[in-house]
Amino acid sequence: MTSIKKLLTATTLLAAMSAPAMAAQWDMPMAYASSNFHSEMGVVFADKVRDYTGGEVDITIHAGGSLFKGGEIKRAVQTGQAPIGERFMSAHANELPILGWDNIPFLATTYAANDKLWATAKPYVNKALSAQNLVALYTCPWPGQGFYFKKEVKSSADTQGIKFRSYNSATATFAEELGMIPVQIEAAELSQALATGVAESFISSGSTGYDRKVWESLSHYYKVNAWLPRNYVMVNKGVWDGLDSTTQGQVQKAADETGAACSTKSQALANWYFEQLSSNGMSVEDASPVFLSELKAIGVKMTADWLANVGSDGQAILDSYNAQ
Ligand code: PCA
Repeated sequence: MTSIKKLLTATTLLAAMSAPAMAAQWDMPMAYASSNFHSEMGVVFADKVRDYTGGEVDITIHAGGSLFKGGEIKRAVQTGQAPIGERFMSAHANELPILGWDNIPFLATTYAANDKLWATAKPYVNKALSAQNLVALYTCPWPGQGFYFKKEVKSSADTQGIKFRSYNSATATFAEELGMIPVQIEAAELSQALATGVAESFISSGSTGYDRKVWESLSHYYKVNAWLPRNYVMVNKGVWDGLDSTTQGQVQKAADETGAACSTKSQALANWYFEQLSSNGMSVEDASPVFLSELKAIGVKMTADWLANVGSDGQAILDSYNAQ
């Protein structure tokens, strides 16, 4: 080595030793609109993480599927293309059926019951995620799920042949049982799908109907409260394991606080969304008793399908939940 090179190497080493540890810069893709409460809480989470870690972990939120589309986020985090990300948990139930724990119709239809079900399912879910190189930091429920249509619907006699936007395999099954034709579409593409007639119905909360201004294409919302599905914020396991335990504790504290605040916000907004749908001209009503009883019968079948797909862990979750 020439002496000048030796000098440069020594200087670089010295600089590296005396510089403070580099802050981790994490880009965090999120799937839903930046104005949606899940995305707003993502920003709160990033702020808390920056605060609690003294800037050691610096998260930048990319909402609305702008960095990775909703359907790509989990794979991006698993493979380390993104260190952290957020996605709708049951969208992955086709590959990991346990992640459909929150789509079991009419099982846990209040926020308190949903919390209880999550506490029961969490160890099983975390085990499955860990095997996929993921660590869940927090989850947050959407408000209860009901049906959007562009006409009055009193029973399954009115739903035959309707093109239905599904968001996972469970909702596709629900649609098929109602004689509808499911097509899976991301929330980010929903307004366009409705405007072009690719879909003319879907199941969701008032939240997504509001975000996507679906009154421009649809006219009726039926409250069903079939389930309260969750989004989750996941981090790449290698990235997580690379943090020292103090930093992990600080990030987890931010996550725990954000998850709780997000759930409170979801609950606080649930009826407000319905008011927005109505003030934009939609009819917002409870589903008719006949339709509801048909949905409940389909729910029994879907629960059996879920149990058959998940196996003994699914039964253990239901037994333990029902025993509480
Ligand atoms: N909105 C999301 C998932 C559940 C919800 O309420 C959606 O429709 O994609």
